[in-house]
Amino acid sequence: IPSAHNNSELGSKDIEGKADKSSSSCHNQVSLDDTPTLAFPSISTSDFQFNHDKAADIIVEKVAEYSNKVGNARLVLVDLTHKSKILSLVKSKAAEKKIDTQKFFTHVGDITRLYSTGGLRCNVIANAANWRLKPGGGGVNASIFDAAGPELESATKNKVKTLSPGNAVAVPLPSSSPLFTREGVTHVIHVLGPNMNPQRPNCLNNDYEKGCKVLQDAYASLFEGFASIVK
Ligand code: AR6
Repeated sequence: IPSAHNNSELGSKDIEGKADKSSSSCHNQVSLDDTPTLAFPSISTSDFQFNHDKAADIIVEKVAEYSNKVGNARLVLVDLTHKSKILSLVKSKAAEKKIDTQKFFTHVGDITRLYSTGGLRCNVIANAANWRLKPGGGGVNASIFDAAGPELESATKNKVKTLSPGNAVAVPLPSSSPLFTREGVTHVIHVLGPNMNPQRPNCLNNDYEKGCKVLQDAYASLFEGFASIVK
């Protein structure tokens, strides 16, 4: 089992310890009783073209607000590459604000392969969704629906049909989904962020007063959804 050490910043010792312990006691079976962890992508900053600096401020502000409300659980911001601008911005802003590194850190990796490839256990992952909660469309949404199999699409449909900007919905993942069996993910929380891309529905036309409010609401709704899963 690879260690998460190289890809996680802050709190990496902690992850390594957890990954080692659980892998030795559970063989190939994914243990679900580790420290509850939410992995989330940066909502709205790629396809939805939201300003990175403003988004980073909001992520750090909301993490600071919620990290104490989720008990011993951890929040992890994930992106695909070490060159990620949003990860560097968030890392430095989180350090400035002295956010507890046991409770919040950043990680480079594919959110659908955090345990199998990165050795990082996350029982809940967030998705930057579209308003119809449909698979495909590129970005992290396409990757998560692909990796989860048809189980995620039907579980999502059974729960809710559409999402409005600033909201999140937590969907329990059927245990037959490959994301559950391979990665130990029990829930996917779909989040719809503000959209600044004129080619996508509900474009806010650069209205950052509204956009920032919607992004704050989106993270609040995500972290509340996670808190209610872990409590
Ligand atoms: N693992 C981790 N992070 C990822 C992955 C991955 N597999 N794939 C992308 N990211 P985006 P948005 C990062 O565009 O801006 C979709 O088509 C990416 O680098 O997925 O909220 C939906 O259907 C970026 O940091 O989401 C919506 O229509 C972050 O995930 C629309 O895009 C979010 O990028 C939502 O746009």
